[in-house]
This record gives sequence, structure tokens and C-alpha cells, in this order.
Amino acid sequence: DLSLLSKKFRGSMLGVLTGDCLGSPYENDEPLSTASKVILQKSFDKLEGPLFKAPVMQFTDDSAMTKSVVESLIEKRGLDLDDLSKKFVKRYYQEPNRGYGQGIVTVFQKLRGNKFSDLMTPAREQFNGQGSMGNGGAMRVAPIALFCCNDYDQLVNMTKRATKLTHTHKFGVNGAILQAIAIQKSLMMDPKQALNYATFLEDLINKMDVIEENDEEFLELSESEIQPFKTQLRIIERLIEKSLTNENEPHTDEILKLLGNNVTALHSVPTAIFCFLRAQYPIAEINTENPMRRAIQYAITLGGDTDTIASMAGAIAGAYYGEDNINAQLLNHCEAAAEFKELANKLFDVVTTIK
Ligand code: F2R
Ligand code: MG
Ligand code: MG
Repeated sequence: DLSLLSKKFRGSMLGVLTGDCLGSPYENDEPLSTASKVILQKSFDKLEGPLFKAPVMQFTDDSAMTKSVVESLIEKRGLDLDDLSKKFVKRYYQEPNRGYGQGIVTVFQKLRGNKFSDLMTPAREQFNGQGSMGNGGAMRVAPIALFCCNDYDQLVNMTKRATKLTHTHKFGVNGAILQAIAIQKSLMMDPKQALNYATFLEDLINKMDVIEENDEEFLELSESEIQPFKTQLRIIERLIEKSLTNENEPHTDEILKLLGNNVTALHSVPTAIFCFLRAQYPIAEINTENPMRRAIQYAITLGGDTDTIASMAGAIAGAYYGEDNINAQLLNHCEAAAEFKELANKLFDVVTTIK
């Protein structure tokens, strides 16, 4: 159904943007208290209501880098690392105050310094040669997941290559792959059929099992050390199971201790997937019938890297539910919403002509 698929493209791109715009004022906050959750609820309600005047909510690096990815995919009709790295760097120097990660700026400086003659070394040199394990690869991956549509091998390959321009640490790369798989999977599902969280997670677990392959040299390590994303996915399953079957909903402290809410991919991508899946069901202190809004609002209540976790949850939820679940009034309060919608349409056109 091409009409549904195009709605899903717009849903995912606008999910990235709205999660980022709504989440960024709370970045680095503590998990919200009950009083702050009431304020958040009221602010969402006002933004969704008619005739509410407020300054436009600005997007941050999450959407800025996503914009570069989608523009490059559209122009080049595929992944062109030279073009993509130039777009990242140009956009950064045009607007350096979009809240970029502290480390990634060094990559931009080095790429500009070597005049893009060596695209890969600057990222490899990050953090004393360890590479970045930040969530910067994951936060911008949505257009790649949409571009690859139903081609899994292309998705993994493209995500790896695009991520390594800035993030070469295994966690940074595998986190981006996990986020990309979650979006692609959501894109291919029928939102009218109930989503079975256990089946959804089982598939991600099987895929991450292969991606986080056991290495001979790591035999003395435990599974959670060798396959940390797979381990986190199992934890998500237990947390949701507990919240649905047990009268004691897992406390935010427990969720954050197990999943995390910081700028590393390992402690934010699984959290975003958790928010998306948990938000299919009602959540205390979040009053909405809309599961996509619920996912974004819930991500923000967890504190920490709120713009990025809300944006990643929004990207997955938007790919699943499509744009109909995004409130039109709320979109009017987000910077560049019309542009993101147009870019989603153009990407859809490219994908449908290529495939
Ligand atoms: N940078 C932020 N938020 C900070 C506050 C911004 C402030 N509000 C402002 O206006 O300036 N948010 C954005 O950064 C995250 C994405 O970061 P990315 O692109 O992954 O960058 P980077 O620098 O590579 O990694 C981020 C941090 O992670 C830690 N880190 C990464 N790899 C590490 C390693 N191997 N060893 C030790 N630490 C590592 C470092 O602290 C990096 O600075 C998103 O949240 C986006 O919204
Ligand atoms: Mg940001
Ligand atoms: Mg962030």
C-alpha cells in the first residue's frame, strides 16, 4: 500500500523532528518529578490545542544531521560518503550552535582540514583511537532505514558505512544498526494489527545476535559484555512484561539503572525502543490516547538525553503509525516541519522510482 508507506515516511521524519524539538529543552535534566510531569502534560496539551501562540521550538544537531542524510540520499539517489561528509561539515559551520556532541566537532574540523581527502581517519582517531560510542550515528539514521525500505542487508551495510564517518566504536556503530533495524521493521508492519512487543523484540534479538558476533578472543567475557545490545533487548522484554503483568510498574529508577538515558548509543537506543513499545499501553501520569505522543512524552519524562531519546522513539513510532498520529497544531510549533515533510516526500519518490 503505497499511500500508507508514504504516510510512514512522513511519520518517521516528522517523528525525528518533533521528538528533538520537544525533548531538547529538557536535555540533561533529572527524570521528571510528578509536578514536572504535570507541567509537561499541560505544555503538550497547549501545543496540540488550537490558537496557542508560542515561539517556534528549535531543532538541534539530531535533526540537523538527519537533514543532511536525507538531502544527500535524495540528491545522490544513494549513499555517497563524500557528499554526506561535506553536508555534515557545511551545516555544522553554518550553524554551530545546534548542540552538537563535544567530540564530533573535532571530526568536522579534521575533515575540513584535510579537504575531504581522507574521510575515515578523523572518526577513527576519536577518543584516543577508541572511536565514538555516542548516539550520533543512531540519532540520524532514520532516512537510511526509509531508503532501504525492505532490504535488510543493504540497511546494515549502509548504516555501518554512514555511521563510521563519525563513530567507529563498536557500540556507536551497532547502536545505529539497531535503531535502523527498529525503524525498518516498524515501517513494514501494519499499524492496524496489534503489535506484539515480544515478537518484535525477539526478531531484534536474533538480528543483534548475528551482528554482535561472538569473537574467539572474547571467550572469557560474559554475554552481556560481548553482546550488550542483545542483553539490553532482553531487559526491555522483562521490563514491559513486568509492567503489564505485575501490579508494581517498574520504577523509573529501575528502568534507568538497567537501560540508561545518556549520550552513549548503548544507553539510549534500547531506551528509545523501550519507550516506543511501552507506549502502546497507557502510562501513569501521561494523559493521551495517542501512542506516538505517549512514546515521545514518556521518553522526555525519563530525563537525560531527552532530545535524542525522544527523537529516536519518534522515528520508530512514526515509521509504525504514520503521520496521522502527529498532531497538526503541534507540528506548526516545530521549526522546519514543512521542510521535513517535503524531504520525506522526495525521499519516498526516489525510493519508489529506484525499487
Ligand atoms: N551534545 C549534546 N548535548 C550536550 C549539551 C548541548 C548543549 N545543550 C548545547 O547547547 O551545547 N547533544 C548531542 O550530542 C549527542 C550526540 O553526540 P555524538 O554525535 O555521538 O557526539 P560525540 O561527541 O561523538 O559523542 C557524544 C559524547 O559521548 C561521550 N563519548 C563518546 N565516545 C566516547 C568514548 N569512546 N569514550 C568516552 N566518552 C565517549 C563523550 O562525552 C562525547 O562528547 C546527542 O545527545 C545530541 O543531542
Ligand atoms: Mg541534540
Ligand atoms: Mg541529545
